[in-house]
Amino acid sequence: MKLWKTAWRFLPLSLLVFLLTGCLGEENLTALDPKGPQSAWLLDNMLLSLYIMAFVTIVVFAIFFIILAKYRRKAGDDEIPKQVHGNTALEITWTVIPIILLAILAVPTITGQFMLADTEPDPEVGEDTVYIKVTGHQFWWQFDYENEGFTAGQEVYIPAGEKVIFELHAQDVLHSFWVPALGGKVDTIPGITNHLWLEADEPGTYKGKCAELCGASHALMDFKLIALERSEYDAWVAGMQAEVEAPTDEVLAHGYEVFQENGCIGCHAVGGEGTAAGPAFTNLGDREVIAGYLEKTDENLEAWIRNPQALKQGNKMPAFPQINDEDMDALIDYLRSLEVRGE
Ligand code: HEC
Ligand SMILES: [Cu+2]
Repeated sequence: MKLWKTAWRFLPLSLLVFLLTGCLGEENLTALDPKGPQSAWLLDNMLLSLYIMAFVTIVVFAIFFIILAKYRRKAGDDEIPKQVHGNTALEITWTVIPIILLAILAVPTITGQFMLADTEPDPEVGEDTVYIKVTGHQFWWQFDYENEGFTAGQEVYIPAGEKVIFELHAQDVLHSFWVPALGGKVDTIPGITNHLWLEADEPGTYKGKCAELCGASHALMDFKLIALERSEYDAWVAGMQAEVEAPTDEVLAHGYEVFQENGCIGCHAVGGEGTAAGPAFTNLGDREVIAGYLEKTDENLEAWIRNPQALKQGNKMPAFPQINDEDMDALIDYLRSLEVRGE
């Protein structure tokens, strides 16, 4: 009875765990529903070890309960049973069985490690294999397409059905690059270059997270990996490479001026212009969220520009409370117009 009382106390906690597990299903943010060869292998290997573990547990507990029932002391049974020391046959058995089980687990694990670590170009795509330099910053992700000559922030685009190689760096502190639906996480470490490859079986949007506590807004350091058909991907690359002309529309031209005069361009590159000390804005208009997590409404854009610290504590963007309302509206229109893919 006492046991049940204790067990009930754990009910709220178990319900909470149950609910939180539900969160992982959102936006392809789960390793349990793999969408690429890497994550599929990881899940298979996890299940194999789970099955072996379950088998061992069931056998051991079955023997335990059988022995408990069969050899328990019965009424009137006062004699001490025969004492046994050592049994070679049994000892060999319980040494050999785990060795076999571990071998069954070791073979796919070791071959899989080589598969996961193989960052040679995709054999079918050859020289055209997409190679992306990833840099983790407090608290956003930079994606440099060095061969193609442009940079992107917050969202990384890849062609679906192809192996894509990521070269991982960190600007400031440890971060960890993780797209759960596509593969394992790999740390980005200042001064050290790591590599990872990922492949998305199908076009789609896969949510990514920083998986290494990196400061106050670590939990908001989200990004998206967007896999497109090769032809659409090529069109996106061409769009990112295209020369961006200053807008001619009156409001947009005014917004562009506000953008230049306040020095936004010093941190937010647009096309080939400006530096990317912050996320590049060439395709800002295509994003559904800003700063990795905030819905891209006009209100949120304004609130962000006026006081970024209030929305993402510790991030590296200065506040611009001084911009007047008219300038702000034009600025937001201009920011929204920076599209590569359009609606
Ligand atoms: C000193 C560099 C710097 C300047 C100047 C700067 N920003 Fe930023 N900005 C950043 C950084 C860094 C981030 C990324 C914050 C994060 O997510 O951690 C950012 C993020 C943003 C975002 C969210 C972008 C996204 O990719 O989702 C917007 C919008 C933005 N800035 C607008 C502006 C505007 C408008 C100005 C000029 C009024 C400006 N910024 C000036 C550094 C700067
Ligand atoms: Cu981080």
